[in-house]
Amino acid sequence: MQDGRITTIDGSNANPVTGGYICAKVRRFPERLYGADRLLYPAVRKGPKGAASFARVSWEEALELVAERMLQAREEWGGESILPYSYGGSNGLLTQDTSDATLFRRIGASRLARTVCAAPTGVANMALYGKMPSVGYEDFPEAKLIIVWGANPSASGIHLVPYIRAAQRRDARLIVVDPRTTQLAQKADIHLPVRPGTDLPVALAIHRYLFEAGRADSAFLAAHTRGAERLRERARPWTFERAAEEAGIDAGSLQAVARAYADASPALIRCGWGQERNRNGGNASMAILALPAVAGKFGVRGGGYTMTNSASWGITRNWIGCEEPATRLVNMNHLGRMLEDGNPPVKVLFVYNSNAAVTAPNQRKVLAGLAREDLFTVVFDQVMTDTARYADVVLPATTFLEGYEIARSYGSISLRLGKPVVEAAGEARSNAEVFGELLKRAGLWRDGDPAGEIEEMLDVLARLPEPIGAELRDRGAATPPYGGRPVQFLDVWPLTRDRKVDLFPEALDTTAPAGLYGYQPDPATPGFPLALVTPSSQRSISSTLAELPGPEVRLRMHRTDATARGLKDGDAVRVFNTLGEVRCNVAVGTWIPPGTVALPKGLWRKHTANGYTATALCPDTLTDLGGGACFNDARVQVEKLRNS
Ligand SMILES: Nc1nc2c(c(=O)[nH]1)N[C@H]1C(S)=C(S)[C@@H](COP(=O)(O)OP(=O)(O)OC[C@H]3O[C@@H](n4cnc5c(=O)[nH]c(N)nc54)[C@H](O)[C@@H]3O)O[C@H]1N2
Ligand SMILES: Nc1nc2c(c(=O)[nH]1)N[C@H]1C(S)=C(S)[C@@H](COP(=O)(O)OP(=O)(O)OC[C@H]3O[C@@H](n4cnc5c(=O)[nH]c(N)nc54)[C@H](O)[C@@H]3O)O[C@H]1N2
Ligand SMILES: [Mo]
Repeated sequence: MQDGRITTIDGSNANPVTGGYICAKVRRFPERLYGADRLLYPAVRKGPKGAASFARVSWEEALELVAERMLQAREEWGGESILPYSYGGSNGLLTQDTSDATLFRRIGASRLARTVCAAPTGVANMALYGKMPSVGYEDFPEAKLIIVWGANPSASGIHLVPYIRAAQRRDARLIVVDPRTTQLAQKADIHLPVRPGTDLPVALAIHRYLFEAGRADSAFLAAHTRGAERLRERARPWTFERAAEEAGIDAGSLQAVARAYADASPALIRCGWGQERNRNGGNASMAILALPAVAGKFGVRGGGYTMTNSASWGITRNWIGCEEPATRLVNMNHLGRMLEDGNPPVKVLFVYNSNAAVTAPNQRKVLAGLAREDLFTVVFDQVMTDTARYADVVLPATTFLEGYEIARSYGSISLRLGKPVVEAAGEARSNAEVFGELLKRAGLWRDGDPAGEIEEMLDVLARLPEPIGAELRDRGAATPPYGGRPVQFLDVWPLTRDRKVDLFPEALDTTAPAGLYGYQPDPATPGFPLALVTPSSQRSISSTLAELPGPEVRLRMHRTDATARGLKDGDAVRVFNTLGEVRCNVAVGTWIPPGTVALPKGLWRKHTANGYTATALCPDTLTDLGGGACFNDARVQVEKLRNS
């Protein structure tokens, strides 16, 4: 700090997991705080939509206008013509599903299904285990075998990496299942470079082996699970050879993985999100998460599975000041479609905690919707995002450094109360203040509603399960249950009704298009032979912080695919399909298998030559379970740009 301004940010030693270091992105947060893109004042549009041309107004005027337009839309078209669109923002408990939810519920707005991320894994984890708490980072070194499946912690959660390395130093074997040769894949004992969307057959082949070779834990299955026979039946067709052929991998390597997993104890699966973002994503996640039950890997420290661990705290958002109304439920992956032909039409779009213009699938359709003259768009954000450029009213938000936040970490088991360390920049306000004000101006305020950020924080603290609230209040951090190191099936149990693992949740058999554990093969798209994956990268958190100058954007491609197209490293290319086109340069190498290409997610429109980003190529189809996004189902062609 210097003169009330933040100069540097680093990891605190108070938490051993983040002990003294943070990632390079967040280290640059002061540049976002004080940068040219920071929103400092409320403003209204004065130029064409998308041009980011605004005139400053007072908070009074801005809030009055927003409340008036929402009430007007409700009057003329019904409450469902108002669509709140939001996702994680800063991923805290205070800035999401608090007074915002109260406002939109009371006004009778459309409801939003928050499906852009983790919907299929969420359904899988809930159906099998009722979202049982999972293994903490500190127990990774206890494992003798770690499978990192569809996750790239070197980019998406760096604090896990030292624990995996520690396990390896203690002779643990590491297996990585990922189409790309990630940093961890390079250090793995076995890497399965599966074709995107083929994890289901791969996992089922391992199940088949466990059952057929007598390696399933029949005592555990009998005591703690339901549905094992039906899973066995669905796995039966998937021999190693057949699954390997479907996934484009070596059958011998797959067999080696199955054997190693059956042999090792403790064995741990770190399941990520890469495998969920395609048409088979829900069932793939189910099959992966079912492995430790069938192989009997629970009940020992360092064994079992792990995901975000947000369930460890048993928090339900019991503080929202209104029951959910039975209004229209809009799948957020269908934002573009909804703006195009929603019935009733969307007349007011209120975007906060999200940068939909670059993060929602089918970007061309989303941008066309945002450009609609008869749509009134409010964007409440910290910086002038690509979405804010289309707003009719922009509202400036505070960052986690300027306000209170209650945050669970995304992986390790920790929960903390964040306090403001600097004054808000310009006239930026917190979500609590803004939604509270809107409740008042829309005439929806009720006695007892928390007024402002501090009251909202105290209200949430008071409603958290004890002793979490008191601990956060008293010392800013909560004590993790089981010392942050719960052992599954010793300390924590499935939160299903009978505390058993449901290996074949019948209800899902009828909702999945190909049935439970049913595989939908790649519908080959003539003319677009390459699978495009768009995972997280080191330059941003989704699109947050990507505005800062970073390395040039490159499409990653295997040498064979490049040669076939007459491309060499650095050439300017167009990546295209029927949905859209992205122009950028190509990076040619071997960290991706032939037939697959990669672009990072979260880019801003300024990063590519034609102003479209990866989501322009991503279909707005839905996953088999949970209505999730199919980002990695994009199929594309790549061509050299003629004038390059
Ligand atoms: N730096 C950074 N960190 C982040 C984020 C970020 O944007 N940037 N985002 C945060 C959020 S919101 C999330 S959800 C998490 C996501 O974090 P991760 O779980 O790591 O998810 P992704 O980055 O989507 O993809 C992970 C890996 O899956 C691979 N993959 C792609 N398709 C498939 C497939 O079909 N099968 C398999 N097995 N692998 C596949 C990709 O190549 C990639 O290496 O990260 C969080 N952390
Ligand atoms: N192509 C492709 N696209 C993807 C993915 C992919 O794998 N491939 N992954 C998807 C995933 S996993 C996710 S989670 C989504 C995330 O997509 P988004 O939810 O759109 O995430 P961000 O782009 O980080 O945008 C969050 C915005 O919230 C703002 N914000 C932060 N804190 C606050 C606050 O307290 N108040 C307000 N009002 N605003 C705040 C930030 O400034 C930022 O602009 O992206 C998805 N998009
Ligand atoms: Mo996400």
